Amino acid sequence: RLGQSPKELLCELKVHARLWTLDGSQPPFSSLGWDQLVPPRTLEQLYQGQDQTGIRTCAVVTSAGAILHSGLGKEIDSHDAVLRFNAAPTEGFEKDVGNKTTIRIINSQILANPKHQFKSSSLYKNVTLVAWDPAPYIVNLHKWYDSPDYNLFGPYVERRRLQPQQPFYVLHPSYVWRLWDVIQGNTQESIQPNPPSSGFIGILLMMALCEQVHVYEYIPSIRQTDLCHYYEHYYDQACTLGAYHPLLFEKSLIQRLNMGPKGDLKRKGRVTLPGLSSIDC
Ligand code: NCC
Repeated sequence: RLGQSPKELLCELKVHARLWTLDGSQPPFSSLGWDQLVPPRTLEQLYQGQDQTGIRTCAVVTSAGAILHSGLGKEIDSHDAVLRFNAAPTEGFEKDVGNKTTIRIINSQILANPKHQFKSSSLYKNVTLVAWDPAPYIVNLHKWYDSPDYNLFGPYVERRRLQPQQPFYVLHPSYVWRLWDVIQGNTQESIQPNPPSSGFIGILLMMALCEQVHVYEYIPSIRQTDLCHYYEHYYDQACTLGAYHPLLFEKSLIQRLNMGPKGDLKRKGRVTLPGLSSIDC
């Protein structure tokens, strides 16, 4: 299995890692009225055209410091949809990261930690939001609901009530672990039993919604740096290489799937991936 071709690996992702958000059909969410609380259309339905095709071109912009001085802003904004992470801003960094945001993936710290001002910050307005929280591997939704890593449920419910028009989803914790399973299944070593990073989750999410995905500065370019994020003065190489998240293993899996030229990787930190809908398994 470790010798899988890119095509086989893509099929494994397509079959075993189908996009899965909470839909309110499972307890305890079913008895809490979540079927009426979650958006009426699934994420896939939201972005599927009438011809049943997804979004044509998508960009995933990681928060790595190496994107500074890339001048990639215009290129990033030329995609039909752009995915960004957590509290990563565009304001003041447009030249390097662009200013279009279609979807933002946020971990539960963003919802729970007052420092992020989830309720008032413009970062979380006028975009589709997708939140997640790391549940234990053996997923028990009751236990997770009672003690999430960071409490995202209260803020989620409140936001849905106040802004019902904003598409806002919570990933099913089993989806996150199915992604982990694919990483472990394709890695020789035993990887740490922690969920993949928001970066990996976001890449797979866009592969489910888009026909083609460009990922920026996930695999570091020649600008690789210890600067953790492009938007703050904090240096730690673990941001790029991993500590809690199995980043190195996630990244080598994505690199194996790269269909773009090597030069793009070096100069732009850009990986080109196919959408999963185009893969015939
Ligand atoms: O740092 P973070 O991620 O928000 O970055 C988003 C994704 O970009 C990729 N990345 C980032 C920096 C870097 N030098 N190289 C990279 O490849 C990663 O794929 C990363 O997932 C997260 O995954 O949710 C994470 O969130 C932060 C933090 O919670 C948020 O930024 C909110 O402040 C985590 N840091 C801490 O908890 C201290 C980080 O471990 C992972």
